[in-house]
Amino acid sequence: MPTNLPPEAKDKWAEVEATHDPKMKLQKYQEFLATVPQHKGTLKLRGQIKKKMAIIRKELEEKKKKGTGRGSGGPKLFVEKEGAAQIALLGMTNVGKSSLLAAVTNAKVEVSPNPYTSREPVPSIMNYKDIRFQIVEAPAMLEGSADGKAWGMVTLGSARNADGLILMVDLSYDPISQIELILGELEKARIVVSKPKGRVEIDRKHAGVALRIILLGKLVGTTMREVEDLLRSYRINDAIVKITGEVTLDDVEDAIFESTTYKPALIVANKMDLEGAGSNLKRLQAYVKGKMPIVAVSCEKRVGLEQLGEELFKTMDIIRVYTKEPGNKEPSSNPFTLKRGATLQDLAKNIHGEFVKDFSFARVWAKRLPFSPQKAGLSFVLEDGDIVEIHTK
Ligand SMILES: Nc1nc2c(ncn2[C@@H]2O[C@H](COP(=O)(O)OP(=O)(O)O)[C@@H](O)[C@H]2O)c(=O)[nH]1
Ligand SMILES: [Mg+2]
Repeated sequence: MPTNLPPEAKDKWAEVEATHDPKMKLQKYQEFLATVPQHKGTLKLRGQIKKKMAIIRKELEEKKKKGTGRGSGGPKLFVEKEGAAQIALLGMTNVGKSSLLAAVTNAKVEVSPNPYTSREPVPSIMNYKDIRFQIVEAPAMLEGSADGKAWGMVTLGSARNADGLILMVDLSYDPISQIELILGELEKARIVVSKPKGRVEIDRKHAGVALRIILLGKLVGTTMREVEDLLRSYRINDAIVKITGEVTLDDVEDAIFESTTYKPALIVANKMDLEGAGSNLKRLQAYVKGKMPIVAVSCEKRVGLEQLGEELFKTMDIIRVYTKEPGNKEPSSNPFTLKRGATLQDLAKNIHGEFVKDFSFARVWAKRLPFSPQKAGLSFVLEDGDIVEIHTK
């Protein structure tokens, strides 16, 4: 449903975007809300803005409690990203989240039979082949988390901040109710785990560059003209907007407010060693119907855990690219990890912001090529295992 915001609301939104100080931002959000008409089409938007405000308020509150500002050691709401992908580990209390970290990562964690021991995100690193995944244990999910109950803000914030999710359930009792609860809370926080038909990425880090819309997919029920008009009506005049898959005008507006976000997810079904776990696993499989991978494990007995790396790798849809210095025989053993579909341009950007400018050509070694190395330009699409030698001007 369209929001049909009046021009003054769109102006206010531009002011929100331009503000970075948390207190000022809070005020700008408030002013923005005051300009948003109260009808059904704006319901979702208003809810979303209120949630964003609640997060800022909570951050300000925590800072005040702990005295000084950042880095004062107060409860963390977010974890700095590290490794190839950040994965939020979500589940109800006592399902074995900390046990999983203890079993597959470098984290020193507290495993406890008492409920609700972890109240802030706990980061850790899991190595799989030559990839490092960062796993972040979020505080336990419970009914009402998405409405901010208990430490729900931290739990959903961890999920939103991550690149992907592990949904963990305990097979000693009904796993379907657990998955339904988790998915329900995620949905309330506008986080979805099924791949949307299309995607709109608005990259605003290009101040000074004219608005560029790159249409790699298909517009449904709208035109480039309408998309551009909508973006401009929100004062988005200097951004790169990438459209992939099938996208409607509503999807574009959704992206402007960063409201709905998709996170690839897999399920870890724990406590396979306990009574009834086998039949509960079957019920879970029947319920999920192959829409998400399920990794059945026992953290305690250390069973099934070796599958987790490969499943994460597949779910996150990442590729490894090995760079090589011209003149060197061997590529680096430390790969760059990129999203599937990434091009040489993405790789160059990843290596160094300036690299794209200086890029002349690359030589690529890959099994799928009729001959290697092949000379390639910035638009060359990379795949897992490619070896790349970049030549600069
Ligand atoms: N039987 C069994 N118990 C487990 C397993 N994994 C964890 N537990 C127990 O479940 C309880 C909660 O574990 P914990 O990792 O703290 O759960 P969290 O609250 O999700 O972080 C602890 O008593 C663990 O020993 C498992 O695979 N099998
Ligand atoms: Mg825990």
